[in-house]
Amino acid sequence: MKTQVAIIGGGPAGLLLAELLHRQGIDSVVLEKHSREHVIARIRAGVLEQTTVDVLRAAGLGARMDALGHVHDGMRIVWAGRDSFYIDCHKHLGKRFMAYGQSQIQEDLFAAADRRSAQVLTECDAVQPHDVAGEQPWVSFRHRGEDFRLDCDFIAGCDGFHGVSRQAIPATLRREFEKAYPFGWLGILSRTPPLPDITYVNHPRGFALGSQRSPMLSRWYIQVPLADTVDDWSDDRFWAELAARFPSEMARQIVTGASIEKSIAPLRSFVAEPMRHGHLFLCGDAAHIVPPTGAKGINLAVSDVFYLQRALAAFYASGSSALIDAYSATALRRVWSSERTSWYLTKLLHRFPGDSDFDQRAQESELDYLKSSPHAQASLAEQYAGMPFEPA
Ligand code: FAS
Ligand code: PHB
Repeated sequence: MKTQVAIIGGGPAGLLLAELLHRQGIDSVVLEKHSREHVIARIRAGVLEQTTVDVLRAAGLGARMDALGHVHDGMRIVWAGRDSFYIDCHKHLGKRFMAYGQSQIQEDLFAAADRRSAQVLTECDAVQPHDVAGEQPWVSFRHRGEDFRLDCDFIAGCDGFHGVSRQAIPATLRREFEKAYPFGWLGILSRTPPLPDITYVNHPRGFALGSQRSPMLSRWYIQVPLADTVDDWSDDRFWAELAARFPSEMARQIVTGASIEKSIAPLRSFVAEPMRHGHLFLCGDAAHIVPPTGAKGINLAVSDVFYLQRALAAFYASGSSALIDAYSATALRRVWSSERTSWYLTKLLHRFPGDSDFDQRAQESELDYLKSSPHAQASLAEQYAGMPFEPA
């Protein structure tokens, strides 16, 4: 087999890259490890930055998002059981957020691929990049019991944190930065109405978050110890703990119901540099992970893909490798901005093991300051809304 760009991974990064490359007349083949159903069923991100919404609309992928998604001017933060303020990104920056689930984005991306009879091979085994720094990169894989070789000009590693692509960059050339957090997020999905605003909670008992997927599908999270498992948390126990962390008048608004999905995700900050080695480019979780406190994960995957498709389009159109050579540094500037914002919000909103009442009061004082200062709120809004894409 031969193509221009071999894409390893059919998550949001891989499928979106294939779509954007196609619109630039560039051929690709996507090699995905799991089945389409498995990829779509994963419950993950739910909040899209303005830049992500703009990229999806420009790629002709915005119709269902605009019909089913929910637009928000910002997010609400509550603490100490009483206070609250709204990070109004629209007031400060003219930007809005879209609440639209990653599962729905995956469905839209697969549908777009089907419409153009794209080469998206699912249930591929033993996918392995080769000669990424040589003159003839290629990818080997097994599909339906047969071994294949895919020759290509470039390889895009869009295979997530546990994929193979990052390892294709020699350890001697790779630098990894990591911060593991001593807690996880227990998340549930329930067919109940969400709160009006996406709401983050700082509480001495721990962090909580109320979000949404549709007017009758809400997404809730609470901070839990890393040792906890889903079996430790019945629905009743979850709803009682969630209500205990929200201010009482908000807790009264929470409509409880059966969980239709329940999972615990550990929190981690991680960045691998560089994001390019020879003909190999890393996009999305293959290169970086953020704690979901800043709702940045999928949005960073989209910004990497936006920069990479722009660089590859310039190369094929004019032979210039300037944007390709700048890809890693350009993508990493936005990655580190989101890493820092996500780390800051995680420190501000969670109760860390070993924190004292002094630490709790200091967090509440910082939240009081954010509430009282329009300058501080504008700064947080600017970081939260996501940095604009850099011009070519
Ligand atoms: P993905 O991991 O989504 O996709 C990688 C794809 O590559 C997968 O389909 C995988 O099957 C495939 N793959 C892996 N190894 C392969 C191989 N060897 N060969 C071929 N294919 C291979 N982000 C938020 O913004 N908000 C959230 O609330 C949020 N919650 C999350 C909850 C969980 C449990 C997890 C794990 C992540 C969450 N994220 C969240 C982050 C998430 O949305 C990612 O940022 C997003 O999926 C990144 O997309 P990709 O880079 O495409 O990686
Ligand atoms: C979600 O809707 O799943 C969500 C919202 C905000 C976050 C993380 C997750 O910070």
